[in-house]
Amino acid sequence: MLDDITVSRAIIETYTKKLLDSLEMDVAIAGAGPAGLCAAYYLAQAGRKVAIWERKLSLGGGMWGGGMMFNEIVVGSEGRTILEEFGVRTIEYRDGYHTADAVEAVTTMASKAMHAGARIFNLVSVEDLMVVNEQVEGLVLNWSAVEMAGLHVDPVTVRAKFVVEATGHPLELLETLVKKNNVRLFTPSGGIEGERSMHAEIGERTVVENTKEVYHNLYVAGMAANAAFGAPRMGPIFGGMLQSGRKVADLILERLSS
Ligand code: 48F
Repeated sequence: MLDDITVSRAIIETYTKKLLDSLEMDVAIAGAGPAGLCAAYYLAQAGRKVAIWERKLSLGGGMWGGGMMFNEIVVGSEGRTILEEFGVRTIEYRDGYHTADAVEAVTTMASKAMHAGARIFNLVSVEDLMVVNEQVEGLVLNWSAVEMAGLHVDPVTVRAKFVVEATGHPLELLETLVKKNNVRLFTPSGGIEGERSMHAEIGERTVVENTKEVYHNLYVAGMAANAAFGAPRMGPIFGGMLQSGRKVADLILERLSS
C-alpha cells in the first residue's frame, strides 16, 4: 500500500537533512552554470564540502542553449581535456576547435559533480553575502519563488570558508556587495570594471586570468570574472568557463590546505 503522507515525509525529511548538513561548508558556489559545476566537481573530488545554490529550476546556465539555441558547444584543446575528464564526448571540428553536445555536457557535468560529493540546491536564489569584519563568510539565501513573487520574506544564511560567485554576466553578488558596503575590491579601480563587448579570443584567455579572489574570501569564476575585472564576453565557446572553474577550485584548495 502506498501512503501519500509517507511520500511527503520522505521528501521533507531528506531535503531538510541535506539542507541542515549544508549550513556550514568549505565552499559555497552561487550559480550552476559551466563554471560553477566545474568548480564544484574539482572541489568535491578533492574531498571538500561544497554546495551550489542555483536560482533556476534547471542547471547548466547558458550552456544548454549552445549558440542561439543550436545546442552544440565549442571548446579549444584545454576545454576538450576537461570535458573528456568528465566523460563528455567531443568531436574535432578543425585543429583546435572541438564540439560537444550541450545537453550531454550539462547533464554529465552535473552528474559527475554530484557523484563526487557536491550538493546542488536548485530553485534557491543567493540574494546577498554575509560579510563580517570585511570578510565574506557566507551566503544569504531565499527561495527563488519568494523572489519572483516579490514576497516580503526574510532569508536564511549559510556559512562557508570561501564563496565563489559563478553567476555569469550580471555579477549580482558583487553588485550587491559594492552597493551595500563601502568596500574596495581587488580590481584595478577598486570597483566593478564591467563586461566588455564580444571578443572570443581575448575573452577566453582573460576569463582564466581573471578567475581570482575579488574580495576577502570571495572568488569570481566564469563570465562573472570577466565582468568583475573588465574583459570581453566570448559567446558560445565554453573552454574558458571550464578552465575558470578548474582554476578557482585549485586556488581555493591551496588556501584550504595552507
Ligand atoms: O550564465 P552562466 O552559464 O555562467 P558561467 O558559468 O558561463 C557563462 C556561459 O554560459 C555563457 C558564456 C560562454 O562563453 O558567456 O554565458 O559563467 O550560469 C550562471 C548561473 O548562475 C545562476 C543562473 O541562473 C545561471 O544558472 N544565477 C545567477 N544569479 C544567481 C544565480 C543568484 N543570485 N543566485 C543563484 N543563482
